[in-house]
Amino acid sequence: MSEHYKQSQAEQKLDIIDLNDLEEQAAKVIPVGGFGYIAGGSEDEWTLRENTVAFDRRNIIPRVLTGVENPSLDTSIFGIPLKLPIIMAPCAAQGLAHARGETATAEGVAAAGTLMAQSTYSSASIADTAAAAKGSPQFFQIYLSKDWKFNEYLMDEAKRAGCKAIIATADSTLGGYREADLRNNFQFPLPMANLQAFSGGNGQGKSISEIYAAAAQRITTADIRRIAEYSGLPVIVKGIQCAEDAERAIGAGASGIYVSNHGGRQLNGGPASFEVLPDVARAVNGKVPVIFDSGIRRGSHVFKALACGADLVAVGRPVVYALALGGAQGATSVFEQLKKELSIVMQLAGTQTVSDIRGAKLVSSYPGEN
Ligand code: LAC
Repeated sequence: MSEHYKQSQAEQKLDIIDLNDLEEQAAKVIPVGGFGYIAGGSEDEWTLRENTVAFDRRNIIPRVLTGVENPSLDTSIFGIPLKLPIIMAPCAAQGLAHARGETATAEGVAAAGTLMAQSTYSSASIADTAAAAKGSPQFFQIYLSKDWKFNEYLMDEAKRAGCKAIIATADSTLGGYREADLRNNFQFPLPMANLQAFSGGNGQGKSISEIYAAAAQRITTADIRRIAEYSGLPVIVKGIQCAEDAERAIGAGASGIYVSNHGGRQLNGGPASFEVLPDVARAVNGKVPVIFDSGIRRGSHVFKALACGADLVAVGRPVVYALALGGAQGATSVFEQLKKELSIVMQLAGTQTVSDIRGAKLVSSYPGEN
């Protein structure tokens, strides 16, 4: 299959007006199977659509006479300074979108002054991706294997490459029912570099369900503790969607909570990620940082997520689309666009800094409800 899979080689800045336009443009560049895998959600994609629609249910109050000028987007996580509160979400197999895969993304994300989260199922290796970021911060997202020797190998590689935290994805003990992949009979046409050392194969020629089946199904709080103890790095548990699970993760030693429904790719019929964020943030109560993803397409969405308790947000699909359309520079363009939009919203909402956004109050867009 790989010899027939045509990878983009594009390298250009993108003139983005609206991040939502990227999907249609990328569909013309990414081969159909790869595009379906990236864009698709599970079942009829209700949760995927809800992720973005949900932002319309809460409104930002415009503020005046505040003296705000040139809002600052600077922030940090675990003492790592970032130029904006928006990071790259861990996304698998970016070679599907571009010949340079994650190495181009890492370069583009670094140029935007922010942080890249690498996926276990990357097309490029942890070391090559980190090298392309030239010292810019990286986190490593682990999909636990049943084989702890392999988990340890991945964590060793991540530490060697200078990754500053481990994101443990807990919501993917199997794959959601993804109809685009079934219709396209999608199997990964390219190997996953980090799996080369895995006895279960490097992913090439396999479906995502087969890859998940080769990973761990039975994941518990004890695994979080084990990752924290082995790696010595902060562990961020990804896929948290209720207060109780956030508390259990923190009780097991998590140093960060990552609110996400996996971009609507796992449990269809669940609420939008944005809907569950306030409850989770209340339970976390500032004990550890909260990262949020699923559905962000606008600067106003970033603002709303931060106002509801997120410390950082992550974007995935828009960056992968931009990667196909413009390589590293394309990836940078997405962050620049979100930065531009967020700066406008911050000014008009009277917030000078990222911590001011956290203090902003949103109101329900339904009359009588607040
Ligand atoms: C996915 C995984 C690999 O959603 O993150 O396909």
